[in-house]
Amino acid sequence: PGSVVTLGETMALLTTPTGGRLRSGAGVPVGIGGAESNVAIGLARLGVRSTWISRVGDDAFGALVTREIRGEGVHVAAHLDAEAPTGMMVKELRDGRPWRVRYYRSNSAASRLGPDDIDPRAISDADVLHLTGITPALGSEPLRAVEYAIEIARRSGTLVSLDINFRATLWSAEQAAPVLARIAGAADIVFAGPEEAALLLGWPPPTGGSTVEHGEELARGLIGLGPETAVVKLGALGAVGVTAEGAHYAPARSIAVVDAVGAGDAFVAGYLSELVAGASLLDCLRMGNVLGGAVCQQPGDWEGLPTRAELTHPLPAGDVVR
Ligand code: KDG
Repeated sequence: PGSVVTLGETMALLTTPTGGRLRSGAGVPVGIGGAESNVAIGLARLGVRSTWISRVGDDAFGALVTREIRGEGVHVAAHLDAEAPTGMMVKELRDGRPWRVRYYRSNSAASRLGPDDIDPRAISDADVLHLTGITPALGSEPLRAVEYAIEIARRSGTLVSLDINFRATLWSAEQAAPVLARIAGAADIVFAGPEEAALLLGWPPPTGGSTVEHGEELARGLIGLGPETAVVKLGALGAVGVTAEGAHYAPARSIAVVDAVGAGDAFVAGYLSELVAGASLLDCLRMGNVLGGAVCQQPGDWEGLPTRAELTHPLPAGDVVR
């Protein structure tokens, strides 16, 4: 059935409840969030074997993060760091929707993630290695970890998947573009939003929403960097995938968006779940859209990821607000 290994930082995620304000001392539920573990959880819920490699602090948040991810059926390979804390992220809601996200992650345990944290067998045994552009933004050691992981994957015939996930709060566009373009060149599949694709290509950022045609143009541009497949995620419009053989477009179902954070990760989980099952590019895109939509219909970055059983009974579309 295939397996996926991923590596990256997962943080304790504090979400201010609707109506409450953090500055006034509102009580906050503590969950977890991290792009790569979101993908790993999405895959595990669909019955795909997934492994998450990381580093967490030897603290309560580290215990929460590892227990939660393990509890979702993901194999956790996370070293405990006695000298650095688990990172934290605060998500403030307004009217029940995400309004502002703030990181408290500099010098976190996962910012010290390095090649030594990686068991090469975890990568060589997997069908797909999934990476994101967040990890290289965390520091020079995490960047080395990403490069080392790619090297092992290359040697063992493991497919390399990269979601650009540019985070402007972690590094500048000028810093990120050359690094991410280089990693994209070493990957087999690259996922990007229109702005991210434009950033890598040095093209002007899209103004307003991107069209399907523009998405295809951007995906073709990304192919030029080296990957065999490029997927441009178009949100409510769906996604475009391009290979040397041609372009495919899969439209998304209209749904009411409650919380779009994590939709990109869900899309990747859906896509990869079909990829490891040997599905066509179009079917991979379709499943990506299904998962991306499902996660938007529930609050939380990953909580709305469906199981196989839930896939056959999707939530009704609801009142379409987008
Ligand atoms: O893609 C969703 C992520 O943004 C979130 O879960 C946290 O990994 C995260 C990050 O670094 O932004």
